[in-house]
Amino acid sequence: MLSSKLLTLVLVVQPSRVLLGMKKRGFGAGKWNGFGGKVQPGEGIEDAARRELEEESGLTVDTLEKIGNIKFEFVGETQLLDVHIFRADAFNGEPTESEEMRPQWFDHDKIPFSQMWADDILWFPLMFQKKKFLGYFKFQGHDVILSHTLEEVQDL
Ligand code: 8OG
Repeated sequence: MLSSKLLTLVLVVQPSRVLLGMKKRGFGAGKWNGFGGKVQPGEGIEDAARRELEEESGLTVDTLEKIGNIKFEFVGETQLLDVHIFRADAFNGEPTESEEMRPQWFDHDKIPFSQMWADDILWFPLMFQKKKFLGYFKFQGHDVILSHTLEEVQDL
C-alpha cells in the first residue's frame, strides 16, 4: 500500500499573466512552479495553501478557488504526493523573493514549460479555462511520465 502526503499548490492568475516562482532549494529545485508545500498536522488544506503562498511569495489572498487534485507516484517510492491545487484571481501585496522562491510574472503564452514539472503543460490549459480536474501521474525520476490520467470534473 502506498501512503500519501498532503501538499498544496497555488497559482495566482491574472487575465494575461500568471505568477510563478523559481524554486531555489529542496524538492523541485530549478523548476518554475506555483507556491505551496506540505500541510502541517492538524492544519486545514486551504489554510496551508494560504500560509505557504504568503511564506514563499509574500502575497495574501481573500479568495482561493479549489481547481484540482493530482496524485503523483514516483517509481520506487512508497509515498504518493497528494497535491491540492488552488487558483487565486486577486491578491494583496507585492510578490517578494523568499528563501525558497524567486517570483516572476509570465504571460499566458510564454509559460516556461521546459523548466517546469512535466505534467504542468497538460493541466495549465484547464486552469486557464477555469476548469476543474483530477489527475494521477506516475513518474520515473523527476522528468519522465510513465502513465497518467487527467479528467475534467464539475466539482471537487
Ligand atoms: O514543500 P515542498 O516545496 O517540497 O512542496 C512541493 C511543492 O511542489 C508543492 O507545492 C506541490 C508541488 N508539486 C509536486 N509535484 C508537482 C508537479 O508535478 N507539478 C507542479 N506544478 N507542482 C508540483 O509536489
